[in-house]
Amino acid sequence: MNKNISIIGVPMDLGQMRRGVDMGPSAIRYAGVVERLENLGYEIKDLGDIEIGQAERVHNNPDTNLRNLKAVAEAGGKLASTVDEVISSGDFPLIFGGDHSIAIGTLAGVSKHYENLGVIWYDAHGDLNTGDTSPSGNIHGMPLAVSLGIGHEDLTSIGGSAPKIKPENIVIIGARSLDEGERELIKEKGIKVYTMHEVDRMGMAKVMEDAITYLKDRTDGVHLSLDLDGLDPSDAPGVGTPVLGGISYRESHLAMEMLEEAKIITSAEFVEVNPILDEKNKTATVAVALMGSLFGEKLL
Ligand code: EXY
Ligand code: MN
Ligand code: MN
Ligand code: MN
Repeated sequence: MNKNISIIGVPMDLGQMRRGVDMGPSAIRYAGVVERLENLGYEIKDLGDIEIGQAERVHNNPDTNLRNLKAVAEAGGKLASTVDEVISSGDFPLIFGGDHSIAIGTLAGVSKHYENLGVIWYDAHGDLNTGDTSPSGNIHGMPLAVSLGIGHEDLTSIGGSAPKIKPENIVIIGARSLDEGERELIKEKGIKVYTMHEVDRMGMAKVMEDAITYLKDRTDGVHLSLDLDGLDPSDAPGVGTPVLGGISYRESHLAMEMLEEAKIITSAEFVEVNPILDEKNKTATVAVALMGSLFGEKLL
């Protein structure tokens, strides 16, 4: 694993309507991420936070069904170039959200450096909606579709017009709340999904073994997009769209430990930490503990 990590905070809450997730980056820093990774021998550069523009916070944009499109797209462009520069400098980009709409910018920046970027989407949701299929108009439910080149042009054109990733290079883990349009897209594109049914039936070790083997053969880098709502709300309560019956804290550590052993992760983001909805910064603390495992912390 690259021993040089550059941290980027993205205090974004415009991809959804719950206040508080813009404080996710501070909560994660407050939970001691820099010391934790320095103790593992990493050199950490904290690049601070991407500036988020003012937004009208409209309740809905009648013609696009995309809330706060302009401000979300602007932030995505800034994040894409910052991530691009981090990778060009030779560092590992570690991004803290903010809601999951930030992944549009992350993937736009990371994908410039890979022919076949793999993506592990660790999430209760598919985030595969468009303005036409979204039940909410919240852009945090759309970033994976956007990165496939599907959705509003102001978003799919961030960091260049071509699709950033390919359907066959995606693995979704933890899904348990998929809208009709997302199910159709998954079937149409043949996207690999381990829902909670597979996690329960196969066990996390087998899911990760299969996912790692699947991605190792076909990608030249793998981005981990970890949405804290992928975990069960009892372990990660501070998220804006909690869904019961999620991945446990220990299963998540196992997943991170197996990714570290496989040495396939080349960039990562941890999103949807909302300290306002949390209990004593528990969810940010969980996120930092999982980063410890992702970067090589051992129990013995
Ligand atoms: N699928 C629902 C929607 O599109 O509104 C809920 C999306 C939640 C998205 C969070 C970030 O994972
Ligand atoms: Mn350095
Ligand atoms: Mn998500
Ligand atoms: Mn989610």
